[in-house]
Amino acid sequence: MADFTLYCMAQSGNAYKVALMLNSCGADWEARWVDFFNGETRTEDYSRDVNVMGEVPVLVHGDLKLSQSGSILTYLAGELGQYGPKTVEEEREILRWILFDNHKLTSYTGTYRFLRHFTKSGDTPVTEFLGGRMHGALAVMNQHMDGRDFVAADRPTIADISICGYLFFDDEIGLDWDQYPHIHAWLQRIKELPGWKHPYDMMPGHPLPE
Ligand SMILES: N[C@@H](CCC(=O)N[C@@H](CS)C(=O)NCC(=O)O)C(=O)O
Repeated sequence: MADFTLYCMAQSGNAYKVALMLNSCGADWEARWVDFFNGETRTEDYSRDVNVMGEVPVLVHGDLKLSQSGSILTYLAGELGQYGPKTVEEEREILRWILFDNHKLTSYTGTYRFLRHFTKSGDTPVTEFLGGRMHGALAVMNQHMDGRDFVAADRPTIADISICGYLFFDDEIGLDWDQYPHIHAWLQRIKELPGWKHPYDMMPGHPLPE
């Protein structure tokens, strides 16, 4: 049995954040595929035995069962000694960007992609709202990355790993990187991290059955 077990599926950008961290740190981990598209996260068993929040990712490490990607990344940075803060100022800056990601970027981007790409909703007032919020957050990120190599320090940290979670699904989201050149350049740097793979090559469950 591996040191870490990650409840995940290939389509999850939130699970990807944890998978990328584990892979990039060279951790001994295995995936436990979650049948998200058939409702596994909404079952009584899942909420009782895995995560009361009914979400992926969940990381099992020994007796610990952790959820919320930001909390898991913080835990892993401490455990694995990589991608964490070196000072209290960096710690605050990393937390600031992880909170921004969870609230303003990933939440809207993930839901926008889910509706348009997976449920084939087409353009609706809901997707228009979500897309507007997503583009607002991307504009903030693009401005922040102008003149910087990484998000929260002079090196990659868990803030970068969190924020990039959905951005390698750019084709499914319909992103045009000409609009966000500084994000695009930063993503090329993320791709150079050790152990980087696209989410579909990192976790099980892709492609979905027809
Ligand atoms: N803030 C959470 C978000 C997790 C999340 O939304 N996960 C999705 C999959 S990407 C999920 O399991 N959703 C189940 C649901 O909302 O019913 C995190 O960062 O871990």
